[in-house]
Amino acid sequence: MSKTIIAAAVLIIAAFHARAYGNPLPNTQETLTTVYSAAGDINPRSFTVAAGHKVRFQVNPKDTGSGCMSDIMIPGLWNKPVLLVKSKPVVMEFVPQKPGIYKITCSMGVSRGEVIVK
Ligand SMILES: [Cu+2]
Repeated sequence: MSKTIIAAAVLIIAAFHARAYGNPLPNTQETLTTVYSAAGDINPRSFTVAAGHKVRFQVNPKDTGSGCMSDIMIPGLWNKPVLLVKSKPVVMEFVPQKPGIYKITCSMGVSRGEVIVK
């Protein structure tokens, strides 16, 4: 193969990668970690990430949630509520596309924090 063909192939692969993952090569990932407790809810509770970059958001529950705040979601970024169960980490992986402020909530929409996408 000529160098031109190889260069074109690399560009095409990069374009497909960007379409699939929403960010240019190299892929970057940001890991956000928070701890849930019955007394303090999630701590820390405010996060800032860059649009187009993969995010891994992990919640480590010290307690099992109860009542209204027993599950967690991030409407617009992670729309499926996940139950908070003691010692069972919750992992949400997503690529935020649109800048804005996304509330971290329970499944009924009560705010407990935010993810700011810049
Ligand atoms: Cu609730």
